[in-house]
Amino acid sequence: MTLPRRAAELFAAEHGHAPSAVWSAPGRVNLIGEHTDYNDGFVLPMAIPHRVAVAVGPREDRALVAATHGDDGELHRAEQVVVDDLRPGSPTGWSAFPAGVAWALGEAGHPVPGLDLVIVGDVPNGAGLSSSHALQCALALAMLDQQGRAPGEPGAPSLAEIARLVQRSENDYVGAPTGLLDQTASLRCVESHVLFFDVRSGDAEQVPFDPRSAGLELLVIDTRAQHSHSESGYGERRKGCERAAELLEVKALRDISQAQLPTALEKLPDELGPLVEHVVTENERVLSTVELLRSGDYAGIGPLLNASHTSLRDDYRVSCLELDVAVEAAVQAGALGARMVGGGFGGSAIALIPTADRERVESAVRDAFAQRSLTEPRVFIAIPSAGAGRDL
Ligand code: GAF
Repeated sequence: MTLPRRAAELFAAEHGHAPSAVWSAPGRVNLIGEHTDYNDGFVLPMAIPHRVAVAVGPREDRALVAATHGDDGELHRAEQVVVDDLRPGSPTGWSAFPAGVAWALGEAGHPVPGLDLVIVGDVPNGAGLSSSHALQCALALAMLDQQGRAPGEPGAPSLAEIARLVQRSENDYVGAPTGLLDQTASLRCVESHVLFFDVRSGDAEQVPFDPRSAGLELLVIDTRAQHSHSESGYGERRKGCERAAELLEVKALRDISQAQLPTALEKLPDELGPLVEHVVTENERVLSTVELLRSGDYAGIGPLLNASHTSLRDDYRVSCLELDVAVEAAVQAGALGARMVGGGFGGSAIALIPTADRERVESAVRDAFAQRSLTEPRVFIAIPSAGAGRDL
């Protein structure tokens, strides 16, 4: 059964009537452009087939009653909240997601009524594939739907505005200082394309992405590692970038070009230089990747993926043993390029591989993990899939 159908059936079982709508939103992988989004830079994500579906229906009272279908087959109910009483900081845990999205919508002039929400998803949690943003984007769309303000309806916010609202929920309610990459990917990606997104200007271009036409595939390796310092590490990197921009007297690191890099590095303390070097070179790598994709040169992006990983590992220092093992094993077994994706400190890596080498690369990665007694990774092919939308 499809996810939206399952969400609708669980909703009916829980509430005794059918939902009025089901919306879903996908997870993502970012082809390249990591830790550039909060520096006003460039990113190049695609949506993956894994999604979160939210069945929604109105309530008579002002409560937000959310439940999610867990891996154990049970429905887990969120802490019940009243939409008029939402304040950042409470509730915590996963209950903060529906509460935070409703709060951010209210703050932006889209007050959410009392709602029943039933959530079903298959984006692996904690895998760096943006399951929490898929959830929040699907929630935002379901909640707007109940106000008659779904995308395309009069008075509805644009997808770009919804992405900012979801970012506000995440930053100010849930308390994670993330950028705009994941929400934008989940809401604005389309099938068979990567999204070339300029965070500063908001410009977005759908760039065709069909590695199969070149006999290639994009493999996702979920290392299943999640290190405890991931949140603090992310926040520290972000603060470091902001401090460097201040010292360089620019609005954001986006304003430093590759040509200005040597002079910029001379002005910075040792601990900030490598962060700036990563962001400046990563932005360049996104632009080069887009050029190669426009000319259909898929194999040409392999070295850029490798350079991105090296930069994230050695300069930005957000990789970890599991990600490095995955990348190294994939490249040694024939991948044209590989790199970690997302915030880092665990999660997933991607590898661009010849279709014919898929089995060899997959077993090389599994063997490398087994040799080091690491948990067996989960591996799948990333098919550039549709962004968020209404299913039922
Ligand atoms: C996480 C964040 F949520 C994104 O905003 C982005 O910064 C990414 O890490 C790194 O590119 O996914």
